[in-house]
Amino acid sequence: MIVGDLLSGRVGISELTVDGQGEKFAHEVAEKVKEYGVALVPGWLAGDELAALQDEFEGVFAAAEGRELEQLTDEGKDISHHYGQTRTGLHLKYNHGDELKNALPRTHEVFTQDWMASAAASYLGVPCTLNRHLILTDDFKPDEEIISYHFDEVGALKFLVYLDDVDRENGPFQAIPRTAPATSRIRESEWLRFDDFKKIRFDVFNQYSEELIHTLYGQYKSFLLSRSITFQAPAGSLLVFDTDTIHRAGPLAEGRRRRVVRGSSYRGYWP
Ligand SMILES: O=C(O)CCC(=O)C(=O)O
Ligand SMILES: [Fe+2]
Repeated sequence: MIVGDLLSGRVGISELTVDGQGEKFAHEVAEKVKEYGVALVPGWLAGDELAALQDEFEGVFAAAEGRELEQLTDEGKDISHHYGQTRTGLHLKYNHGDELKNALPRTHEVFTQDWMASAAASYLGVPCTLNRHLILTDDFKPDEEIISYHFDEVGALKFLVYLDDVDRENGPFQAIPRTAPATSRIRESEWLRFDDFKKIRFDVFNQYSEELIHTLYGQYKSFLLSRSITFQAPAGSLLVFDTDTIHRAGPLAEGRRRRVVRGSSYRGYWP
């Protein structure tokens, strides 16, 4: 006999949504991420500020064109230091500080705001390093998914901004709420096995058994997957998430494009 139904305990997108105008905005974002692992602020940027980020994005990709592209590793990992190939497009990476400020001044301003520092400190503790690097991704080669469900090898808090309107067909960010605590155990045990970034098995649904997933998350794979939230939202929307929350970038249909800027924040001091 099954007690309860498939919907029991399910989290919906409204529970993950924070109002960008709220007085205690930073606090609310940190609290949502603590509880669910992910928070959405719809339409966080608009008007001139959004246009400035889009313009800077276009500018740096245009300037990089023709330069040598770093490739994915054999394990499909993206370890590019600056201008790299992804499975479905291109990426550019900038370290915090002057490198970022000189290349993308308005983007730098947006990703160093006081409220973000407060939210990061509240979530990660102090000292922490706010947006240690920013990655810009331009995805335009159609595929069933841009990145499969995974956790990041090094645990981080991420601030991710959509620069295009995102729907089900142009690479929506998708995440399974409340999975971070169990995933952090997998991530730690992977580091204990090999202590090698390239060997960390991050592809949760393909590299682990049904039994291991059930043991850690209390659900078999298909039921766990059915709890995934698809973040369809307008350009300028912000997602804040703990990278131990199982997540992916979803399907990219023919003729569609998705541009994103995301910053990675870490515990501790990382110059
Ligand atoms: O591009 C996305 O939607 C997700 C990217 C991702 O996996 C990450 O930032 O950790
Ligand atoms: Fe990730």
